Amino acid sequence: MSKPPVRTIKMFRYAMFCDGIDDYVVIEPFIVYGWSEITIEELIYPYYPKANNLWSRFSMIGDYWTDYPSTFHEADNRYDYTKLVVFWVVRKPDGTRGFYVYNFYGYRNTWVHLIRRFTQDRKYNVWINSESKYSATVPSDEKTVLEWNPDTATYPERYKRFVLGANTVFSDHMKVSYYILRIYSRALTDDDIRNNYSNPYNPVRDGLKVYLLAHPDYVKDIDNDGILEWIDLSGNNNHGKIYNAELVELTKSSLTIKTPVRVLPRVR
Ligand SMILES: [Ca+2]
Ligand SMILES: [Ca+2]
Repeated sequence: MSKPPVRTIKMFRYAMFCDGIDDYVVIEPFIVYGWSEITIEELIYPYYPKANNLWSRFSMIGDYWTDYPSTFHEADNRYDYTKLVVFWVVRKPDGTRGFYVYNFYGYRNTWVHLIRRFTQDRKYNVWINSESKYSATVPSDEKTVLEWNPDTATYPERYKRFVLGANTVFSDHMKVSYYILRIYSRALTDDDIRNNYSNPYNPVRDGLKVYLLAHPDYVKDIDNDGILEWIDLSGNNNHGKIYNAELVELTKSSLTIKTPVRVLPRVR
């Protein structure tokens, strides 16, 4: 049998590793309320399955449990381990919770470039490795995390932080490595997304609000409070505070990771 075609994702030496037990990184205060658009770009390695918790939720802002508007990734660690889902959660006019979800289970245990994008004409998109995989139009009467005022939220702090490796109440930890996190206050164009994917060190800058890149130069205690910061390269001081997570040097064998061009299993 011939081997499946492969393509090589540009590789890198370091990653911010969250162990799925008690590690996380938090950007706080950080508020997306009032933005008309958003793009959340990540280059991550989700380890899966893991079973320490019933659920893992990570790369999150908002309150999924009480007010609802939020976005995060969720691994369902119960039963048969088939879900690793990008969530965009809204509050419907009748006060119930609504979901826009995409299952990227096929991209567990590999590096994956993941984009959540919401435009001012309310198009929501998920991109994986520079390809659009999911899109939906969110009705204007459904409240998104961009439209939920922290000051009137039930738990304001959940709308004032972005949490890596755990949820916005610092539980449901996920075993995951981060290489890049970038958050923009605008919808990147398709070309912008392709550029950032192909040129990870030369991202488009317009609207860039958070830019974390895993490298020893960018991890230091800049405010002398005894807690390391993951330095924000966007210039907006949206540094991540590092709780237990650690910058790790990737082994030589992982310097080149080959991923099949087609990695998603056929879902029946
Ligand atoms: Ca730990
Ligand atoms: Ca510090």
